[in-house]
Amino acid sequence: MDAVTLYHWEPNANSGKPMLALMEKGVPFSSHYIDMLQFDQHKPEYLAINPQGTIPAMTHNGLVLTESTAIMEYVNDRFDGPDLMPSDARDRWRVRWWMKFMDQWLGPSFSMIGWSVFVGPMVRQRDPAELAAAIERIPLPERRVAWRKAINGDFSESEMAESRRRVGLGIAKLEEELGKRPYVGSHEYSLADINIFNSTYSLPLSQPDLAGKDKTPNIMRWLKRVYTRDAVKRTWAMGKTDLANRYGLIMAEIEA
Ligand SMILES: N[C@@H](CCC(=O)N[C@@H](CS)C(=O)NCC(=O)O)C(=O)O
Repeated sequence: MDAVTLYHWEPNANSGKPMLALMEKGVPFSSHYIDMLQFDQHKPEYLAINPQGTIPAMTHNGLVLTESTAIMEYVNDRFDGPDLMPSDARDRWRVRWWMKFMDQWLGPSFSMIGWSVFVGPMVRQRDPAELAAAIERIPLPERRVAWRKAINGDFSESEMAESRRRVGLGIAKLEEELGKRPYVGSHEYSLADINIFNSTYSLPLSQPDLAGKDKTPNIMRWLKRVYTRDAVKRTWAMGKTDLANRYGLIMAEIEA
């Protein structure tokens, strides 16, 4: 009997990737919600699973897996259910191209903007001594820097400008790509859609100047296609914060 446990936060960015892959494949799993805003990911119980103190992580029959995109590939290869990688070599290349583009180049910029407008404001009113102690417990130095900047509102103007530039370019590129086929990597829904959707599902609300029904009709049609999948609805219902609660607002915007 397979035992799968997923340690995740909201269906958003990295956590949402294995959540959606497991749901699409129909793999039963124990969900272990890590409240990122309460720094659960740096507590000893979780560090025993993933010493880097980042989410998501998955265990499967004793094997510990980290890195959200690599976990999705494992889930797709290891379990029955619909294949989430296309069979054509060129399509597989395109799926992997887009996942690399998001994970390495575009995703960190979405993340910086999200941390400056959402994560920072959510935690910065807490007791400064408590926050300083929480930051001291973060194992990865680069995550310590990101938390400090988010809490103090210290992302520099030049790094924010670079993130905005990348987001603008990334949205334009995605709009162009989705003009060629119904899904990002091929004519079928794939891991590329799961990957990209987790960072772009709220674009009409978070980037109204860059995305919406007039500016990016291809992205809007794709968002609707993805949002109405059963696995997406069930995954988004697992969210506990306003991030996931925006489902209704976004659908209203897409259908308007
Ligand atoms: N490359 C890793 C990145 C994991 C990561 O940094 N996750 C973020 C959440 S999206 C995190 O754990 N942040 C918590 C923290 O920095 O304390 C992956 O794709 O799994």
